[in-house]
Amino acid sequence: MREPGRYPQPLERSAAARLDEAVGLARAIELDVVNAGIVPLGDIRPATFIGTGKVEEIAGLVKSLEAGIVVADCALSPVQQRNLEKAWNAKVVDRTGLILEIFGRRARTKEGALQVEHAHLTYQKSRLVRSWTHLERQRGGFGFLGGPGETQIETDRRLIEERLARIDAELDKVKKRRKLHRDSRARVPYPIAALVGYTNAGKSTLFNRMTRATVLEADMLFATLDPTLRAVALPSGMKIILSDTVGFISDLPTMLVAAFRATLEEVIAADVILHVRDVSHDDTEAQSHDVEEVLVALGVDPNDEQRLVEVWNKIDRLDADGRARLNNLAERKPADRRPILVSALTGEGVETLIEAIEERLSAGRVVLDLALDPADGAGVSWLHRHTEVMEKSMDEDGRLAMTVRVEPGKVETVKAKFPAA
Ligand SMILES: Nc1nc2c(ncn2[C@@H]2O[C@H](COP(=O)(O)OP(=O)(O)OP(=O)(O)O)[C@@H](O)[C@H]2O)c(=O)[nH]1
Ligand SMILES: [Mg+2]
Repeated sequence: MREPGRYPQPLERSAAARLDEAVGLARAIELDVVNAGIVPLGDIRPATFIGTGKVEEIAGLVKSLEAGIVVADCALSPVQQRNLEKAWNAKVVDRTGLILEIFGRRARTKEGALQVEHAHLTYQKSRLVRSWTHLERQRGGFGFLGGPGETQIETDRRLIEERLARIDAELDKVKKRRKLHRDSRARVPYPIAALVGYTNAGKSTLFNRMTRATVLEADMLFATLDPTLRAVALPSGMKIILSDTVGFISDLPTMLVAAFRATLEEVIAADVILHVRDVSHDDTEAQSHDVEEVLVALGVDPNDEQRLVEVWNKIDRLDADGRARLNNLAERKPADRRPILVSALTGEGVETLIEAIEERLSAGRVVLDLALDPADGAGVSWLHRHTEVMEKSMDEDGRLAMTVRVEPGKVETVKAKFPAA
């Protein structure tokens, strides 16, 4: 079920697709889903969100199926959640609660875990504020509420704030350490290509296909949380760092996007961003829109064709007509924003994708032919650290000829340090 108008969405999804996704989310934390259904919404009831008849009907279901948890794919107020828990005698989780739970389980690094806890507490705090104003309003009206309730909430808030401050301090430390790592990596002159996309789009499968590395990949939403990085050599010899990232999802609570901003720094800093889309999915357009919104929230312009490449994945699942239609669509786009059709599963199109990445990355890079004294070991090693060495050979004059490729910003430094061949 879904509160209409709560999340502005230009591309509406079908209720059935929403339900599928919610079931997938519940399965992602190993819940055994015994029943799933769509509840048509009339007016939102402040006390229970859905109408009394539905509340009773679900109470019967919960009892007969002996369900312990009811997941509501909407945003419930704390009061609604409490009332429904009482009516159903089961734990009630809303969409944000469920996503936070998934993120909590998937966090594999200390930083990831801290960020999730931070988001969770911020979520709780916002709900305390809300129920507090709610109480105040009631007290103003009737004068019989308040007192102990308010004190309890104040205490809860203080405890949450203290814990948040400790997490902030710890996150700061972790971040400083990571910055050191990144600075040492920044000295490796490899460009970064980051995979982003809706959850389950096939990012990790594609990442594996491209790196032959093994990262957790499974038919499970949010199988990847912390970014995974691999250095790979492209066929031309160009080395890049490929980064797999957490999947995005619609209605991703804004506080979660903020919490993962640090983790997603790889994306923000990437030279090329591969937006992986499951084009076999009915909601592919809506999903793509959600991903673009998150990118904007991260400060990445989704229309920057210099950096963004759309990867249309899972084409193996389309029939001949579907493929022809997509091929047509792709070909009608201007060359610099033409999507690449692939199947991460079969490997089809992956070579073309790699070529496209290579092309993007070498555009703007400058090739220099240099001549060094063969005894200049320090010079050679400097070039290996700061440039991409394409060729090295001895020329007829007994000098060491090196062909290197550098970013435009480094051309002058290299030219000043080494004579041209
Ligand atoms: N048929 C088909 N299935 C694919 C393809 N690529 C990925 N899949 C399947 O889609 C499911 C999700 O793939 P993942 O690679 O885990 O997706 P992801 O984007 O990394 O998902 P999260 O990390 O959860 O955000 C898995 O069952 C994959 O086997 C493809 O090209 N074709
Ligand atoms: Mg993944």
